[in-house]
Amino acid sequence: MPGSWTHVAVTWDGDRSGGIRCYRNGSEVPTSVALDPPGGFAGLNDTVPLSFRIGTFNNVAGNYDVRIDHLSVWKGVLTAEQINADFLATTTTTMTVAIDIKPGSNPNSVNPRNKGVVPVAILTDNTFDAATVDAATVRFGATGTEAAAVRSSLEDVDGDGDADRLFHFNTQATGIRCGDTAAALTGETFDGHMIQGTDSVKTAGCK
Ligand SMILES: [Ca+2]
Ligand SMILES: [Ca+2]
Ligand SMILES: [Ca+2]
Repeated sequence: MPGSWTHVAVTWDGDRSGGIRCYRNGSEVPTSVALDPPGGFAGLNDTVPLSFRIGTFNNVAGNYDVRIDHLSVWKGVLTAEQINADFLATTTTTMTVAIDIKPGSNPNSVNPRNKGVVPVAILTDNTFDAATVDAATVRFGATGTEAAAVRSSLEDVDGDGDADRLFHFNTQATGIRCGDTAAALTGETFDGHMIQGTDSVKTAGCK
């Protein structure tokens, strides 16, 4: 679909009259759908040699602005189950990002009874820009699924010159309990990649 990543697979068993199968995001679609401009990604050219094209339609180059971030070619015809498994493996890849609970503090003391907020930063580095995180998708807590952010801002929390993403979470919503030694953050980037990070905590006020 326009504007989003699509997992495209085509198999051919050598039979020119009916041996072509097309899959989009792990599900088989008719070859006529794969060729259809609203699908927007692929064309099959049933001439000699048989070829599979991405980013063209009716063999006219440049119809679509297509980016390819991964290409695999197999010797042999994958089954529908194998293609769906590959799609699921591709789309559930999670990036690990660096987070800092209570930036500037170490250890990261959290009082589970506290009625306030706990600050957590996603750090920007050479491979990850924290500004790409969709704040609405971010969760933080004992397992990384608990609290949604009550505030989010871009700040250079570690003073290294790049902008990090600072969130605040209601401590009571994090599910952090006395004795916990780590907490996790999960979320998604605006282009749909899953992210996760963990940092240590030291619970306080637990007597
Ligand atoms: Ca810290
Ligand atoms: Ca940095
Ligand atoms: Ca920074």
